[in-house]
Amino acid sequence: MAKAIAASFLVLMLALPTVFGVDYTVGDSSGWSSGVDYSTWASGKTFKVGDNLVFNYDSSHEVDEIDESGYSSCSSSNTIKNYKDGNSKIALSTTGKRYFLCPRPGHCAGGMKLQINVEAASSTTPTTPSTTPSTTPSTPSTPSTNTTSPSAKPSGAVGVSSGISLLVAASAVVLGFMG
Ligand SMILES: [Cu+2]
Repeated sequence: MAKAIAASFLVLMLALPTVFGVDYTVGDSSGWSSGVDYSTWASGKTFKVGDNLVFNYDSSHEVDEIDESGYSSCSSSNTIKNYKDGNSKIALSTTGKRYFLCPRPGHCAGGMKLQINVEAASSTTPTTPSTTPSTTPSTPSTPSTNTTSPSAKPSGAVGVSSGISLLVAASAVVLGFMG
């Protein structure tokens, strides 16, 4: 029975990363500030429904979500929503483009603008939240020290469908222990 409980925990730990979205800290350690190229930051990232954007900034900045024309012209006259609490978590709940800028004078023109595309969460394409080095899970890129578990460690990159497969397989194991 103890083994079954342990297996259940294992299932939870494997399945959890596939259930919750990824929090993307805009600009990473630089946060939301002047002098950061946010198109570079966004490039190579795949944003999915269920993920969140986290804007960290001091009182010299704000965040406006705006539409495409506002993004193009650095205008916040049609602001969808304004944030100025310094730590703004914005849920990506629908697919499509999202546009953000800093409404303080000159900041958007200076580069404080971000556009992203949000994709459907059901895609099985592995996401690369920033640490996953490879798109070929069958060949882990750092096999040198970890010889006891050759399969790729689950991370946020595990696809939903493979997560479900793991769940089904592990459930069978649990049933085996209990039966
Ligand atoms: Cu600013």
